[in-house]
Amino acid sequence: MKLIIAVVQGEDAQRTVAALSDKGISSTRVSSSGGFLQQGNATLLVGVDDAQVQEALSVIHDNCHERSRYLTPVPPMAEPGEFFMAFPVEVQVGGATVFVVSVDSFEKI
Ligand code: 2BA
Repeated sequence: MKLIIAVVQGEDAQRTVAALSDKGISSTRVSSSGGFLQQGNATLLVGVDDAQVQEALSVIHDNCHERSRYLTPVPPMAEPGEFFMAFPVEVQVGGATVFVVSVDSFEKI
């Protein structure tokens, strides 16, 4: 068995969870936020048999899309009389950041 940990954008999470469910694949959505942008995203925990890993990854691939986000740099400490204009920086995010890890044991108690 494998645990798929997929960090996805909030906009894609609902559709991805529904598409996994349509294939009979259970998942858990956890609210999270990225360390770089400090913006909200979603982390999906998906436990699957080894034979279903590719199917689950295909669903994630098909439902998670790349988007542009904008990061506005924090202005440095300005000296009196200095002027700092903060321009947003464009960052490409997604589709999804996916980890597949082996599960030692799985129980429902
Ligand atoms: P964030 O950490 O908010 O990163 C958002 C996007 O900013 C990243 O998109 C990447 O394009 C860019 N970025 C991240 N760190 C950067 C840096 N040090 N310098 C320049 N640009 C940087 P993605 O790579 O698609 O990542 C989307 C989200 O997936 C991340 O949000 C984070 O929540 C998660 N993630 C990505 N790589 C990860 C990793 N190795 N471990 C754990 N989570 C990860």
